[in-house]
Amino acid sequence: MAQPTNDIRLNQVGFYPVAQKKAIVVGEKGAEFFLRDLKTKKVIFKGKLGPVLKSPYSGKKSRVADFSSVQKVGKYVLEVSSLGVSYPFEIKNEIHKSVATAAIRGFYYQRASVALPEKFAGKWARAAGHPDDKILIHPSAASPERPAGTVMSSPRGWYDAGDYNKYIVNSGITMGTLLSVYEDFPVYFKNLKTNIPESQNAIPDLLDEVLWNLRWMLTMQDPADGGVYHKLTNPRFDGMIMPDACKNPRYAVQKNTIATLDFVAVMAQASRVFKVYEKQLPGLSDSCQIAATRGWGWVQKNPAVLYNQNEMNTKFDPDVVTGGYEDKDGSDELIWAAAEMYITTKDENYLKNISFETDKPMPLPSWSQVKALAYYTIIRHEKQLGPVDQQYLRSIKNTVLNFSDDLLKNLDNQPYQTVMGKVAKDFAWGSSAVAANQGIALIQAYKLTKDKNYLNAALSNLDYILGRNATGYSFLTGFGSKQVMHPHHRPSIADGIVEPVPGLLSGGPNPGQQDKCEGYPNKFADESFVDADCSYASNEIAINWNAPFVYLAAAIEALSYK
Ligand SMILES: [Ca+2]
Ligand SMILES: [Ca+2]
Repeated sequence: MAQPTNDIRLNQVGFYPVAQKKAIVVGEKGAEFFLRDLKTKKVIFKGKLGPVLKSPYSGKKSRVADFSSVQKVGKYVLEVSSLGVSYPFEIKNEIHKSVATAAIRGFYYQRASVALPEKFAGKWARAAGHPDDKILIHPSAASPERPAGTVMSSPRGWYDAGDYNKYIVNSGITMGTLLSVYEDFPVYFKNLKTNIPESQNAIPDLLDEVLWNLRWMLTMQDPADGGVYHKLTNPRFDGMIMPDACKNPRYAVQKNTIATLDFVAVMAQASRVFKVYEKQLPGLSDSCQIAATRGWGWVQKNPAVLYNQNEMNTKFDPDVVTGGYEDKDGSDELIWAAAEMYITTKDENYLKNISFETDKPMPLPSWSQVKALAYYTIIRHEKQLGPVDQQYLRSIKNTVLNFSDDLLKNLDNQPYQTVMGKVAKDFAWGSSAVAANQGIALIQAYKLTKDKNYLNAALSNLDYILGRNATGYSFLTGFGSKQVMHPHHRPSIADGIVEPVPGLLSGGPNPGQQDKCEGYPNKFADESFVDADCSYASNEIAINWNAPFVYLAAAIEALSYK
């Protein structure tokens, strides 16, 4: 077989038999395409390439090869005579199960304070790092009960990203997204095993994974007053070394309003999710609810304490220069926390004096903007709402549907036929997660309406992430013929294994190119990606990017195109 061309862009993992199937052929050469069965070597389908489309960013031309009518299970390549053959791909049911499972396992590989034995981690087995059983209260976090330098224990949690620190704000959206995919598709997760140390217990593996970070988060609440520390961090980033080689002291840093609200939302949601596992996890659900209530109480007394790292560093030592996660607007975190508290406790007092802001367009979720998570939660639990909330509910549904309808507009004219990338701002830092979060919104719209256009559009973004994009890369490590090999991820850099840790979502194109790394092909928004470990701006990984990917891939599997 000839060397595959990178000019045929498609989901390099594959397709469901009855779903849409599209490849994008770069350039204007050729008119026809063929689908060849790799087993029989026979051409089983011929089609005509669609009209020429153009990237609004690069002006580059492309055409669509639509082979949706092919439903036969098998392994194939797509061929265009003048160009060559595509990467091989499969058509089969549950085509994204391995992808969804690997992305959940991506969190296992991020576990702090524990060794990853070969039985579960394969060749990426590693020693334990960052026990975090003796961390220090940073002067910014000092209180009468815990003066600066007090030692506390705060083990477990996931490493946040390519670095080894643990941040409450970014844990907020990450945990909310993972708990939400569980709440939306509990049956799917009931029997999904991810080969982790807890795979033999009676708790779904996704929730076991969530527990690893939940237990850490619980330690980040000041027991004296209910406020929550911003992060557990080194003063400076560790070098590109393995976790067990890291010996720097670590600190709990300044309590603040937004971190506490994120914590409240997560604990409230976790409380109701874990309630049915009271037998396996006695007291956990109650502990989460108590922690949430105490956090809420702290916020009532401290409604506007922001985290400003530079300002903090002028007042306290040591200076802390790791991820800031500085959010200036806590109004969305307040809405999210209130919604989770209300759904968990049924106490309408949590909604008092809070506007859901449904007169404004829904903002796409990100670490600093979590309002949509409140909408999703309200919709998910609509049956529990009292009559007084029906007007809220209607306007929230309309806001989510309006957002999703905008995503559907003009889809056929897009050069890659994906929702992702219609507007330049989609190519933000962590653009792969933009694609995944758009997919989540579309899944919500599909759940509300059962209109398949939403589901197909969500799938288009999964196709985008797995190869149908202007870079030609599959952005999930371990998957695809042209996969990301050099993510900005300390263990992947330092472990001496050729392949990066699998199941991690690379950030994706980001024309900001803030890392000034060498090797970016150009400045075009949809191509601003370099598979190099220096590229924290386009090729880092992060828990808040992996989580929406887990949601998208698992939801599409659960809703199964069968
Ligand atoms: Ca389990
Ligand atoms: Ca915010």
